Amino acid sequence: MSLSFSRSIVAVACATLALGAAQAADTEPATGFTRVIVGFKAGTEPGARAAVALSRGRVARELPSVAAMAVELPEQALAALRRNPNVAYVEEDTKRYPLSLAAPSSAPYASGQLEPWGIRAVQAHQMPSGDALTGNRRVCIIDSGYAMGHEDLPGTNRVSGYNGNLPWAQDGDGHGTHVAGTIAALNNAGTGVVGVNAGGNLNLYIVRVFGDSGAWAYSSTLVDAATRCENAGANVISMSLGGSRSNRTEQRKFDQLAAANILSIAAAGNDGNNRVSYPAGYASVVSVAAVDVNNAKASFSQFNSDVEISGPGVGVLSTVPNGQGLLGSLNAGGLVVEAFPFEGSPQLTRSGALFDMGIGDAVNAGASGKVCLIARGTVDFVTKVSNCQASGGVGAVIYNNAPGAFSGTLGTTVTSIPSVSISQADGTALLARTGQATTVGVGAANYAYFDGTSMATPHVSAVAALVWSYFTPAAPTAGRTCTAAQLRNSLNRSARDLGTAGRDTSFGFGLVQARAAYDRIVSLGCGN
Ligand SMILES: [Ca+2]
Ligand SMILES: [Ca+2]
Repeated sequence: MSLSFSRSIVAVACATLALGAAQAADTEPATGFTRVIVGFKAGTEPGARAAVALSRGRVARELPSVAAMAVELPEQALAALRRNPNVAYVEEDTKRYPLSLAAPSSAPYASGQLEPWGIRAVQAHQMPSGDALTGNRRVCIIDSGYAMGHEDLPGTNRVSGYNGNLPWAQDGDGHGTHVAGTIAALNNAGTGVVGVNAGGNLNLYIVRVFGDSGAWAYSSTLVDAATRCENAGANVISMSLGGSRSNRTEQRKFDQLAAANILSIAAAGNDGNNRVSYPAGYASVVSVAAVDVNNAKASFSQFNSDVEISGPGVGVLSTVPNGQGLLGSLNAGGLVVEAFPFEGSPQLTRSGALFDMGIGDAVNAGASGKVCLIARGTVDFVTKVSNCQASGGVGAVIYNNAPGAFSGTLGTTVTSIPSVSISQADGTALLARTGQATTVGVGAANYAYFDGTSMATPHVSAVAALVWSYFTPAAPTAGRTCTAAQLRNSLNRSARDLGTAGRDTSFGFGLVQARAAYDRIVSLGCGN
């Protein structure tokens, strides 16, 4: 009890003094205690504080902008506190969770700059002046922090933040850094990926609420974080997080932000059912569903009448803290190919001439010292890789026998050469390069593939900032300017309709489209 209380009190003091010292992540109340948010009425704050003190409760977080405070107090004191005339309401301090799936679909990134599929899907590259104007916008990311110093992310000239829980410029979890990369990974030849706003112009503000693993945060922490975004001048707040129960303090905060011309965007949730997640579920917050590369609803994406718009959320390649990803790499005679490591492959990089080993169903002395190029089918992956290895091959590349990419496993068999999978199209391209010097590898990387409505959300947040940047008082393209509410309408009305005609519970208005929104605003005005 004393530990969590003292940490919380330290945090409040630091916030007041703006010292920026780190606190721990949110923690459970002590046994016998409960965590609630207490709202007070105009003029009754002293009485409400006295009631909390009388109940042996301690203030864990101040929320002055919504006339409330988060409190930890003995469970048996709750009933009396609810009845106190100085108290407007008492509600559970509900938990909010990051909304990527527990096991990211770890797969590859080769050594050239790759364009994640979602970038083109949201029309990020079709804007008339790219993201050159986004220096007039600021996106606030509430998440697990930001890997400052990452080779493919903007630095301190564009990014600042607040140590809500733990230092904002670090990210032991990777979730927040992945979200940030989708919004703003840099267009820098030969390095990593690109984000929706890749020019390094967009301003980011990072508020860290999650710890390094298994994270959650209280709704009061989220209210405080959103207030930090507001105070930092954010135009868009991106929240790849949520929980299953609503919270009136939170709702009040997001209603305030909407009135203050700030667009709040949150994940619809990953439980694959029709429940509503919060904060996405508040009317003042945009709820984002996830689609895959074929524009099908992601199986995990929650569906309900609150779902408003969709973004790419399956197999999303983005930045993670250095070395935290595991990817394949493949370079055949200078051709860089997207390669996915087989589960069970050793982390090695090997080079040799490229050798066509057919379907790899037998040992072939011709493969000795070479990289085996093998077609999928007939025999299992581990047999193909083992035959390459037994032939003296230095690495194995298995290409698909149907359109698209795939990933596979070697099961429990231990192999000593790196092995990766590639798409059928890339296999065809490589068959024309047999004999050329080829390097294949599996290893730690600064990029990873994640799935989740957490990944869909930053696509929408980034497009919102990108489109909005064209229609501000500083840059009123075609004389048009947008409020947050107008922009929200324009994004919805220009979305690419998916599924059943019109708005539906799986996709909302459809897949967010940057250029279509821009064109619509130019021709019809914002919000129409
Ligand atoms: Ca890049
Ligand atoms: Ca539809």
